[in-house]
Amino acid sequence: MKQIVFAFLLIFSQIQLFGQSGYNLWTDYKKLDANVIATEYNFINSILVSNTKDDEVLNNTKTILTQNLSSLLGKSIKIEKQKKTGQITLTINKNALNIGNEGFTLTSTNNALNIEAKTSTGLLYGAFYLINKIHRSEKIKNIKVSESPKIQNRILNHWDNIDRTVERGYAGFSIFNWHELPEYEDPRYEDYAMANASIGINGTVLTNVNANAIVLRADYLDKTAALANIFRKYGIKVYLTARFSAPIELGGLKTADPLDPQVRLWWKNKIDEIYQKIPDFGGFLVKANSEGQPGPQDYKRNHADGANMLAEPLKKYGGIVMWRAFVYSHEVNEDRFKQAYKEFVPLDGQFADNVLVQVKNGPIDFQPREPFHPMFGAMPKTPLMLELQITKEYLGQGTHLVGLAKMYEEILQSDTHVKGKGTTVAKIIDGTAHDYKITGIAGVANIGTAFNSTGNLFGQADWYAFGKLAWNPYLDARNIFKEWTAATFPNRNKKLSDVSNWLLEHSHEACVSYMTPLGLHHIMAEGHHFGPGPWVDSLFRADWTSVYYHKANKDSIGFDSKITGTNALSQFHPDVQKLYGNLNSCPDEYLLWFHRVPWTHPLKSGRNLWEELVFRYDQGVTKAREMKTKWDAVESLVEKETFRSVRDHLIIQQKEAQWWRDACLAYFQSRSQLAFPVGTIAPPHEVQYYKKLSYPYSPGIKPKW
Ligand code: BDP
Repeated sequence: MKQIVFAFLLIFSQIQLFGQSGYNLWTDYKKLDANVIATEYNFINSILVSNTKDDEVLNNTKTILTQNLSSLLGKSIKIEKQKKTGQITLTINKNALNIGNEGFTLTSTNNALNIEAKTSTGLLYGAFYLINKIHRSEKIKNIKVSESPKIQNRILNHWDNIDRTVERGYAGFSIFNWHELPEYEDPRYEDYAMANASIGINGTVLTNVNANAIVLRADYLDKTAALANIFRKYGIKVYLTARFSAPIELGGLKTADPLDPQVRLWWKNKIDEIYQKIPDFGGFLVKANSEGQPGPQDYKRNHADGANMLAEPLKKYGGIVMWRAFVYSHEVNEDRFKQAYKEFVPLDGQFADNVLVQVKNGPIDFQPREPFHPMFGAMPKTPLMLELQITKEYLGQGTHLVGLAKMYEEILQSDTHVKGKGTTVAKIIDGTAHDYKITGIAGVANIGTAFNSTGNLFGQADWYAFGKLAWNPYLDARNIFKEWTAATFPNRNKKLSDVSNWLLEHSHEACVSYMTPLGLHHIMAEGHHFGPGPWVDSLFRADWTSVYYHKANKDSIGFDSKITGTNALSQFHPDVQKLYGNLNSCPDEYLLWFHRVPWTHPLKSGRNLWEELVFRYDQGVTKAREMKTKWDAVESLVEKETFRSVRDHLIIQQKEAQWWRDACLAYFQSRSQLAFPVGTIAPPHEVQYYKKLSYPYSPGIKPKW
């Protein structure tokens, strides 16, 4: 008898655990606790669709609502034709006030709930809003919510190649199986679309920015069309990357000069062909004249010439061009920080009105921490999109847990000052600062064939955060973490939730501390970018190396971006220049981005620079250890496999935090020649030892350029 009771208790406790495999991401809409249902959701009996013409999105919305509410509430919720009590009413009202085209209003009483929108896509988002709220066991009675996305184009960028390798992807292969499309439609496509729609993402670029012209070939367009057909009912448009030299490679032309009439005709015909197959095709993302990619400069034309050539034929279909500002080339003899601004800002006003210029968050390249890109605020007549990286190329790749929402928030809240204090990057990209008619944000996806899509479970939180901030760039990272935690560990155990939120909240700062504290940047290993490499020197060109960026010698360390150095600082608004340009006012976080600082210079903490560097690296390692300890304490609350996988990744993270700390400090000490501060521990080996530890390989394949 005792054994039976024990077995029962065991089964019962397992049910209370976080029991999902991770496949369903934050949309694992399983039945809620009976008490929760009884107090808040019992009134829901059916759905009424009032006064509304059916379309693909609406039909899908009905399915999403009935299926998931039935599952969450443990009873059958059907569509009814007659008005009854306990209904969720969906209404399309083209004249609805105070909402945008994709927005919705949700109003409820004690026993009825109404979702109103201008379009079926608005209803889709309203439906997900409701389902997600219920899934997180939040209050839905007597509420009134009005929501519209603040950014129009909320787009994932897949750096996926058609052979299914993923550039800088650490979660397996590409989920898009080009070989089997269009005939075989993997059910995962639909699951992917649903996850995206549930957080408001409305576009996806299917292919790598280092583009292959083949995706524009007729048979590949059929494959893209098959995906578009699946994604459409989730309000998601597909986009492709356009290889600038496609007219030569596919069309057999002698040139890809954007002003050549034959080239223009080739693109026009290609675009017509695309829209015949995919009437709502979103448009192109283009990487041109960067890292060996072809582009208009090959023909002495500029970026606007290239972008406008594509924009013109796209326009009549409502398509857009997202032209990347990540221009980085060894042929151009310009400091890398300054290159994009110099090439693009003079072209302000010359781009067609369906072109957006897509700018990475910082001036170098997705470093653990960068100041905002000086182009934000500098192109009032050209809509600028923000490009964030969700995949963790420079942040420990698939192994480290780093809650990126904190980093995204920091960037979005950075003050460009261009229209006075408070002109944040968020205000630039949502169009309010310069009245952009078209707005966008892109996130480089971290999604692959891994069972849970992101490999490291907590990578799901970064995808989630991107979607939420794309919808509303003013959200607080902490609230996003809380939402994700509640949706991912729906047993609502306080201890587990606190740990999950703590990990997400503190991990970015920890990672910056053990990798690149005090504004150090670009000190990673060469090529695959995994692990430390502050010693990397003299490759093709100085500014591809670590040594160029930190310039550590016996006296000082750091990069002088002031007038006495590269003068990159001059690209910012004068108020920002004042803040960053003064050694005393420059926040410690960005110090070595802008200043060369003597090792003995005293900092705000009372420690000198060398002592502070050691302190920060140590702090990073301590935090990484604390992360593991915190997670260990929730073992009994998490399903075994999930627990183990997160724990093992934290073990790697802790080990690698130590590796970063020891390798960087051994190296910097070999420059400064200063003794380790009392109470700190010198790395156990000479720098030569750490040099040899460099990884020969990392999973996110190296680009071919
Ligand atoms: C860098 C990556 C490289 C990408 C490039 C880009 O190392 O693989 O192709 O950015 O954004 O971060 O185009």
